[in-house]
Amino acid sequence: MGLLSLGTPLEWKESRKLNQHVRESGIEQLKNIFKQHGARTQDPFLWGDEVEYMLVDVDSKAHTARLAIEKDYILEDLNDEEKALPECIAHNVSYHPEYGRFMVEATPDRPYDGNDLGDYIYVEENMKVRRQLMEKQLEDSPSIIPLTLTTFPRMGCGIFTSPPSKPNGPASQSLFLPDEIINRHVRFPTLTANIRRRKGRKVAINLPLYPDINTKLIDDSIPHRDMFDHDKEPFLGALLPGHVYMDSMGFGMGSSCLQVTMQALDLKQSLDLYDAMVPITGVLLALTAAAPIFKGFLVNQDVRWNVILGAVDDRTFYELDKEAFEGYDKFGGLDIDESQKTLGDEEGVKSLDGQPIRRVSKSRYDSVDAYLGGEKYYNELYNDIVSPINEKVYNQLVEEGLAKPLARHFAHLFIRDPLVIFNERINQDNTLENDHFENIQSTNWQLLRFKPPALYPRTTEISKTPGWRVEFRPMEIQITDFENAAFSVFIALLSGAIIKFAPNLLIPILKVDENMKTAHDVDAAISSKFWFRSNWNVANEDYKEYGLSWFSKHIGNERNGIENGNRVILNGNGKPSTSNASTEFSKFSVDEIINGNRQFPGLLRLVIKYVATTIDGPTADKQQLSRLHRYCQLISLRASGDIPTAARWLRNQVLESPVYENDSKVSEEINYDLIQKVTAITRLSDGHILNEFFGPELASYVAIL
Ligand code: GSH
Repeated sequence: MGLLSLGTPLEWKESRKLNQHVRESGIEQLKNIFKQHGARTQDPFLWGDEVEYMLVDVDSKAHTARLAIEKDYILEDLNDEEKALPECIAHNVSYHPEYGRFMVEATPDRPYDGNDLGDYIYVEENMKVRRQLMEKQLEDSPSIIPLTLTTFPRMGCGIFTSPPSKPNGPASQSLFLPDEIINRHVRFPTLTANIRRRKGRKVAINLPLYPDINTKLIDDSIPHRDMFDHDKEPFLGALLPGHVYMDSMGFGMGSSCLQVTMQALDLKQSLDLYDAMVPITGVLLALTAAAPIFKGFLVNQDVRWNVILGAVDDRTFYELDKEAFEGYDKFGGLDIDESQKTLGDEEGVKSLDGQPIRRVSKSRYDSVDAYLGGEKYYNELYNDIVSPINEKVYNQLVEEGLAKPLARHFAHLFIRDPLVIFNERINQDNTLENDHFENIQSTNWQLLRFKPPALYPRTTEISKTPGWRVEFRPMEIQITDFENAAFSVFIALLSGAIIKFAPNLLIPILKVDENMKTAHDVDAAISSKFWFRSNWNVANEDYKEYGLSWFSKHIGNERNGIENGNRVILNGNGKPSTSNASTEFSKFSVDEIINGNRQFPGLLRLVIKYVATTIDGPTADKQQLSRLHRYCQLISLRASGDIPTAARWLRNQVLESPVYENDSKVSEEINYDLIQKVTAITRLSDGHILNEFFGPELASYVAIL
């Protein structure tokens, strides 16, 4: 989350009149971006990570753990020049607002150098300092701990905030979440309310309950309330039987993730990188799975993705091609003349500003709709899903000289309405500002975000400003800095490796979408199979020596016990493939995709070869290599199932709790114990729990870091 505009946000009925103005100006701004930056090249390989934290208030007397919603002033202090900002800058860290009032996002202040091994190793230190500086701001409230949990287990369940608050806020109208959990900045309650107003009803998210022996397959937490217009919706069809029902943006955007952004050499390279990263998104979501509990229930899935997808889904009944609830308008809050409402699909329903209203297959937060058409791997047959585009935008961009797949990408983003327009920012200089473009761009939350540079005044030295970037967004946040550093470093190195070795990883988008569904499965990382390319167009032979054992050779005297007994190393490249070698795409386990099989080397070997041949390699500092080795080991062991994903570990804590009643419910007591254990893992303070979480070898390594 970047800078926030200040000003007066418009309520939906006012803002919708400006939708077309924002889109038209946004496209002018985008065209100017291409004019200003289209030809820039030789940008350095820089990258950065974003970590989202939750502030949790742990009361060891009352045995409760709740989300702290009145400590958000620390964010202001951390950005205040008179207060903590100079120290933050000195430590190269930067703090940003996120959707939840209990959330803080932190990033490095300046990006890392992707060609410097030292910078990869420094990431974890930087992440540690981020926690420390936050904790320093919270010195007066020692019960409050910044944790990196993907979801707060009891969010939306009775009293779950500190101080207590009740769900009766007008912005979300949620039956479960108070508006006090929403960031105070007006953008966020306005986003929440405008999604509801556009949709014409509240969002509805239904997750399958985890079926245990005493589980009543019914969400019994839904109150019969009569306060707001939308209170009856669960009983009108919004609630699915056998599911946990959630009705507000906060259930999704109150989740935390780990994002990594890479800067490419130039526009051309950024398109190749984007395309090549698309197929690995589902695999990395499964591998980082960390969300088995929602609204106090164990659910029958492991990740947050479809929850956020539903939580910001502003599509109307019509756009979703669904029957409207009784008494509801299928066009929701769209600005449509009454006479249009009776038109059939063929006749083309239009809003007052001429925008066609149609079926829209994906939410604003969803997978990607298409490849961008990079030169190296693109094949138009892989863009095999029908996704609507804004024709006018498409034609304008093609006329401007953009290649068709790229024009199509932006034209798809521009089917969306802007959700928050600030009164003071309606008229912009389209040659100098890009807020209208960013308004549409930043409320299209896809698996990857293709990030063009910003517009700058002519006097700016363009080469020093951020260039063409790709943001990798699927990963769930991990509990420790060690894991978050490992996954961030892995993605950045993998990007470097992909650019250098050019493996062909592309699969059709339909299969990418199927992988995203699969990634939700319980234990998908070890039990499910993912579509992947059978032939990566690289010779296995060339990667043979770059298994984990490459590190042992170059680290020298470090103890390598784990590798001797590690089946990944023994089998690795030689492992028979589980798929039929003759087909272009097949389904593989995460283990194969990461650790390799006889058909392809696995993503880890690409990374290790990249380190060995590009960044310092064998001459690198042994301690640094040793740390990198452990990052790779963590990823390898998670993929092979030798150690649990965060989701599996969290699920087990509930299932094995002495007070769990086999009813899928996560009581306040279970939640408290869980948060205590998560805190112990975060602080690397309990050897027994660390053993369980990381396995003995990695546990002893991380504990002495
Ligand atoms: N926490 C989210 C996740 O788990 O995937 C990702 C963060 C996110 O998308 N945040 C929203 C946003 O608009 C906040 S409403 N961020 C700004 C941006 O993505 O540019």
